[in-house]
Amino acid sequence: MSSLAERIGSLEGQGPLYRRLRDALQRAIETSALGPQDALPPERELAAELAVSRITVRKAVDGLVADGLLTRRQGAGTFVSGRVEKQFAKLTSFSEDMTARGRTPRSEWLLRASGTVTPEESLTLGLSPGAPVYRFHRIRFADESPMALEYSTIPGFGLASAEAVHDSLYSALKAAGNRPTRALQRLRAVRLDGERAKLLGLEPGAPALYIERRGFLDDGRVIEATQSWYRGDAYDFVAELNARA
Ligand code: 16G
Repeated sequence: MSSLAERIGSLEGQGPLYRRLRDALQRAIETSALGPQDALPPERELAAELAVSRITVRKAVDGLVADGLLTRRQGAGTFVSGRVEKQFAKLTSFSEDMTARGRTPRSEWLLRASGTVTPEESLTLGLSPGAPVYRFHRIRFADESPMALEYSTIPGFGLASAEAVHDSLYSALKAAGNRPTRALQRLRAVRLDGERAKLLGLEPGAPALYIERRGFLDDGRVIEATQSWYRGDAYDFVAELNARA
């Protein structure tokens, strides 16, 4: 195996050294010279091997962690994040998807409230005008990297209160006996507007996957309407296709 310095390549060029190191590390990740799940050596070793200061290493690594290309795992070190692969045909939750990949799911609340259904939602959710709903707006993180923005609306019968949802919406719905068993999903490529890009730590216009999910209970009632913006540079959706329908 070649040394890390060889895999990263030259740090020569213009601009501050930490920036050049960050660009070189990013190139190494993009060209797979550093593969998904590869661990970076500790800061001190990396600094010695590349003949730069620890502060330079830290600044370069901090930038790539913020971009989601590297992931810090507590007590274990810093790793190349790799893209998350999501099975498209499986009805799983964000928390389950991230945990299955050894990442730690986390959310930042933008809104957790009860209200009444809007005319548009009443069609999506199949509810009468004025029916109670809960609204959950969250930034979803894998470790320290923002991965998605999610706006969910749940009919009032689905949960005891808005506070019933802590880390995972699907855990709360399951505890209430209302986890969806089937869902319809529609997805398209979009560019993030300024506000959404900012919430995900990206530049305005950055690519994203916009996904609408409608989740159903066994009896056919709609239990979830969620709009998600998954960052385009971090997620691969994978589907198994069958010739016999
Ligand atoms: C996923 C679902 C979303 C669901 C959420 C629950 C997609 C595109 N969307 O992000 O509809 O509400 O998981 O996650 O997969 P939670 O149980 O971790 O809150």
